[in-house]
Amino acid sequence: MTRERWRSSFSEWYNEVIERAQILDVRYPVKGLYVWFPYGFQVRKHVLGVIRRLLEEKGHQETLFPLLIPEDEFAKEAQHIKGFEDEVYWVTHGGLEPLNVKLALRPTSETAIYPMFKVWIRSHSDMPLKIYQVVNTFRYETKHTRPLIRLREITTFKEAHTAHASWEDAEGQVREAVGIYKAFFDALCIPYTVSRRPPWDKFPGAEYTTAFDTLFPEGRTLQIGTVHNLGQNFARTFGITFENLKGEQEHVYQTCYGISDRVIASLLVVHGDDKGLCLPPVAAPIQAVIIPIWFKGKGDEVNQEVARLKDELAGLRIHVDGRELRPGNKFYDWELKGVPLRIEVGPKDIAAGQVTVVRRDTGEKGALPRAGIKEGIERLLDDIATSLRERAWKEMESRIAKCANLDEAAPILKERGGIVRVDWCGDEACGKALEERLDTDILGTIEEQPKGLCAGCGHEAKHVIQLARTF
Ligand code: P5A
Ligand code: ZN
Repeated sequence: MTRERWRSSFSEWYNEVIERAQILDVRYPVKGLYVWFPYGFQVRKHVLGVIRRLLEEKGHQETLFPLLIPEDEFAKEAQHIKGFEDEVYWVTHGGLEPLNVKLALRPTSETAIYPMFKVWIRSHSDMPLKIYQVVNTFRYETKHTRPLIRLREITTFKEAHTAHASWEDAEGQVREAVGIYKAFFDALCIPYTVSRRPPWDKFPGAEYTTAFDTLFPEGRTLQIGTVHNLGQNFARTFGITFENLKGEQEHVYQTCYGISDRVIASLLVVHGDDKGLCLPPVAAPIQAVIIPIWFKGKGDEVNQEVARLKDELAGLRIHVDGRELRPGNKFYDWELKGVPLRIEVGPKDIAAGQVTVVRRDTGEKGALPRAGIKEGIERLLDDIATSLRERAWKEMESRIAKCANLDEAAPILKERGGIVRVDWCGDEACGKALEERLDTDILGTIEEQPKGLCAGCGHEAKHVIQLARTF
């Protein structure tokens, strides 16, 4: 497999592949809004299936809140409104009539959900309360918009919101959420780093923010999920209280965490190559495509065998490509679309009691015995997932560098990008100066002890931070 264009001309590769592989149509006439093709929508459905299962296993219940948020609720939390005010779309009219109270298109749903938490929560026995929804949200992004990566309509916003009776319980929930997202990204074979955002870049209204980032081949990172400990900040603003065990009214402790279409972007980019997509089996609309290889006079025999094979593979997502095209053209199509496994069935395979299999990830061609074929295919799909995961992790880890000082860090970030780790004092002015000098962003601090002095100012270091150019 080659990854030349994938590595060197990311934007070109990305725009071409999402269109040609029929993930998104980018021709919708509003900036930052895109249309899901049916094939892309299937990928989205399988990705959501994974996160839904993980959340529900841990007791989250799915709900649905309105898209519109009245201005007075939206403006209640001072930090929150400050963080979002220049990104909000407003509905000001109903027909020709101006509305008494303007309505915000949710950029996220804290201010839609928490007024309801106030009426739902009465006592400690109402908690933990753990809900989630999958909705579209709107953010008037001013930075360069890009399909799935920086959207003005985020079409796949999975947000979870929880309430607890103590700070410790909320802390436990943050750990659970981080665990859920790790399992989610592992299932999708997407490598990640976890770091705590610097205080000046936390989610507006949060105590602190933990972020997941992945690395793209051209050297920049993408934030693909965040977990926020909200403490009692929103509870105070929205008056969400409960009667604690001592019989007193106390404000609840909250967390929220979210992911978006960016997860799907990562799935496409991290595993792709010059031939197009390479989808991990868990997210692939078609896990294996069967291509009948017709030879003169043997068409019926091949078709019957293909039909039997498809029956035996029931439970897997299988597609038979019976189009009147040359096999080579079909191979090319399914490679572009990222189907993890190709099965070829011709007279020679039938005679030998086997099928021919070709892996999308490595291009490796082999044969599987016809007897016990389902187990054989399942094992191969598992192998593909494992090697995609390992390859992606290796690739990311090979581009994380620990640097002793800025002279070491600067050329790395400039020439090949990736993630650089340095010791840091924790001071805001120093952090911002660091970002400026290296022309990068701080992703956050990681759970590792610093060994030297601050790479920015030379004072005592308190943290190790990660820096990268970001999307
Ligand atoms: C957590 C869920 C929140 O909004 N409220 C509910 C919290 N956090 S966040 O960090 O602001 O957003 C969550 C994740 O959404 C992705 N994201 C985007 N994806 C595509 N286009 C955008 N314009 C966009 N903005 C944010 C990020 O992955 C972020 O981590
Ligand atoms: Zn410093």
